[in-house]
Formats: sequence, structure tokens, C-alpha cells
Amino acid sequence: MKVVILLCVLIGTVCCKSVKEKEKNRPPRVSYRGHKLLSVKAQTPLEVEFLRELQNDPDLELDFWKQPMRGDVHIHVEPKHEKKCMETLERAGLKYSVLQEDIQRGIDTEWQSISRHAGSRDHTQTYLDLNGIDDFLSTLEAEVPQRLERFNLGRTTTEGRQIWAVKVSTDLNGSGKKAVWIECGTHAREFITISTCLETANNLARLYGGSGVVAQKATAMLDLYDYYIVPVHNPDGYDYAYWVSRLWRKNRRQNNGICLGVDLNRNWNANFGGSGSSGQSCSDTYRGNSALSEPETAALNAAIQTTNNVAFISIHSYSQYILLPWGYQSSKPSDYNTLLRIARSAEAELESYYNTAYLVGTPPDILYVASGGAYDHMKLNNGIKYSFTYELRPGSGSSWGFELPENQIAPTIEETFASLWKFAEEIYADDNATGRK
Ligand code: 0X9
Ligand code: ZN
Repeated sequence: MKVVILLCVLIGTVCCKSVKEKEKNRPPRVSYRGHKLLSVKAQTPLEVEFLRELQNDPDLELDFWKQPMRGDVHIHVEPKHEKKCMETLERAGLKYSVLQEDIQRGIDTEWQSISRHAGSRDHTQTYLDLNGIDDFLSTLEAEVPQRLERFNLGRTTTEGRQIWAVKVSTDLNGSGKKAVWIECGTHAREFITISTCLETANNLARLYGGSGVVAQKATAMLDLYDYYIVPVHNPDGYDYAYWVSRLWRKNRRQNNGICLGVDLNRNWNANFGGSGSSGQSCSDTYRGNSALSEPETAALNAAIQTTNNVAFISIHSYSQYILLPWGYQSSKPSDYNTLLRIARSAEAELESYYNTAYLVGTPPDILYVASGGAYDHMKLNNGIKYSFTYELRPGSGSSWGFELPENQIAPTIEETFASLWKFAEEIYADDNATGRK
């Protein structure tokens, strides 16, 4: 026993040290000066296919903020490839407009705002770094220990970090309620998702039993279910996006020394390796070696299998969608109509706050096919019937992309939290009606 404890302490010290070392030796910030964000209109399946090929062109090194689909596709292009990229689009007869002349300008604005709020450490006003998030979660646990408990998913990441989760419940020692899992921060650059998870945990834990609109919703949610929330599913990627390269998406796996990172939302066991994912390690949608090959996906999968689940909700940004299964194929699950009705009801609730309209549907119908996604996996392999994915603000017509201005954090959280409440109500009604059938 003593040996085991000693070993744990030793491993802990080594890992902590390596994370601290890494933080001290972070490379300088990547500059996106002069990089442009284009919006390209793809109208036919042929045009979508053309963009898909363009995405795989190693010479152009394009970064798709919105993947090829029918509609507006957002492409980030470096100055050195700009001319060739635009010529190629024009030759193919594709219309495009410039959404951002200089991506760095938006990043600078965001960073100025983060720096201004550095002292406040308020996750509803600014984007916190990993240390700020850790402090926030441990304070929350210390202040509301009767309803919130922090735990880690049991595996460390490539860079030796813990993946933190919280359980929020009216009875932490066993309420007998089913579990709702919410996962944020899978894609490193989608900062707003993390704020949303943090405030969801905060509302549930602190406002339960209180009065006021939000407190009533938090109370109703916790009276129905236990919540398991993973605010930063990809901490290595987030740290890198926060401090070094704002547009980083994947985790930080060392792939054979060439390009880093696996797209965690292509690494799940839902038609792993199928269309909409890449086998090239340099691609932003690189799926990894095998399903669940990554510590982040394997850990979340193992943790979810220890609870009695009713729902899984994956939170991404951007474009304002609520996505239904399946993402990996066009055919629909047998309970599709029920899921559609529930998601539409959650959407209506969300929209009623600030008129933020979300599109509800499956990725193949409204976006693109993507294999290896989290919510498909949870429904397919872990039997979680009510499985959804959000794509938060901004909408696809906006030019902000991943740098959602900080004054939009609070309203985004507010409307999203209300829709999560609606999800809980609708899921509970349906699950129990189904149970009685
Ligand atoms: O492509 C993705 O992983 C998600 N969009 S994002 O811009 N946040 O990267 C959409 C995921 C939809 N889920 C599946 N198709 N499985
Ligand atoms: Zn995402």
C-alpha cells in the first residue's frame, strides 16, 4: 500500500512538474497578421466536393472554420496562399466575400479585453485560462460542497493534465436520479463553450432552491436529474489556443513527429474512420490511430459508463445549431421525431430570450456528414437515447467566428441555460411516458 501511495505521489509530482515546465516554456504567440477569413458560397453538391478537395490541398494549408457544406463556408487563409486560393475559387465559379481582412485584429481585441478583465476572473465577463478555471471550480466545490463535487476523469492528457469534471446533485451520495452529461471545450478554440459549462455548473450548484427565474430553472433541473459537467474536455488544446495559437482545434497528441493533434470529435467509435474525418495527421479533422485512442475520449467514455444516463449534450461553437443524431450517416434513428420535437422545444426557449435563432436538424441535413463524433457514439454505444450537440453563437452570418465578443458571453449563457432546462423538462416527460408504455 505504502509503495502504491509513494508511486502515486511520485507520478503526480513528475506530471505536475512537466505541466509547469511546459507553461514556463510556452512558445511565443502565433501571429495571424494579414490572414483573411473568407466566406464562400457553395450551392451544389459538386461545389461542396470541390471545397472538400481544396481543404485537403497541402499547398494551400487552409483552415476551415466552417467545414464544406451547402451554404456559407468560412475559410481562413494565410497571406502567402491568398492569391492562389482566390484564383482557384474564381476559376471554379465560386462566389466569396472577405469576412475579416486581418484575423489578428479580432484576436488582439479579444486579448485586450481578456487583459482588462484579468483581475476580475469572472467567467461570465471574460475567457479564463486553465488556472482561472481550476480556481473557479475548486472555490465552487469549497463553497457549495453539499451539491457539487469535483473529480477528474481518471486519465491524464498527453501533456500530463487532469481532465476535471463536476457532479452536481441534490444528494451527492446517491440520489438515485438519472444522469445528464454535458461536455464543453472539446475543440480548443471554441472558448464560449467553456464559459457556458462553467456557468451551468455554477447556476445548478448555487441557485438550487432559490427564487428568481434562473434559480427556479436550476431547481427544476436538479430535482429531475444529476448533472455531470466537463467544462474543458481538451485542456492541452485549450492552454495552447489560449496562450500560443488562438485558432488551435485538436488535442496535443504527438503524431509520428510530423503534425500534432487529434480532432477529438472524430475519435469516437461511431463509424470511426468514415467520411468527414481525415487520416492525415496534419488535417484539422485528423481522427487519430483508432477509436478512443486519445486519453480525453477514453477517459470520458469510461467515466460515462459508470453512471445511469439519460442524456448527453456536447457543446461546440459556432453557427447556432442544435444537432440531432446521426451525424455520421443520413438515415435517421427510429426515435428521430421525438428527438426533433424535444430539440425544437429547447430551441424555442433559447430563441425567446434575445431572438437568437438556431437551426435544428442532423449534420448531414443541415451541415455535413462527420464520422467519429461524441454524441453519435454515446447514443450508439452507450445507449444514451437523448443525445444532442449545440453549436453556440455567433451565427454563420457573423464575421466573429471563434472570437465571440466578451459582452456576448453572459447572454449566450443565459439563453443556453434556459434551453438546457427545457431539454431536461422535455426529456423527463418523454422518458417517463415511454417508460410507462
Ligand atoms: O465538425 C464538428 O466536429 C462540429 N462542428 S465544429 O465547428 N464545432 O467543429 C460538428 C459536429 C457534429 N457532430 C457530428 N457530425 N458527429
Ligand atoms: Zn467544435
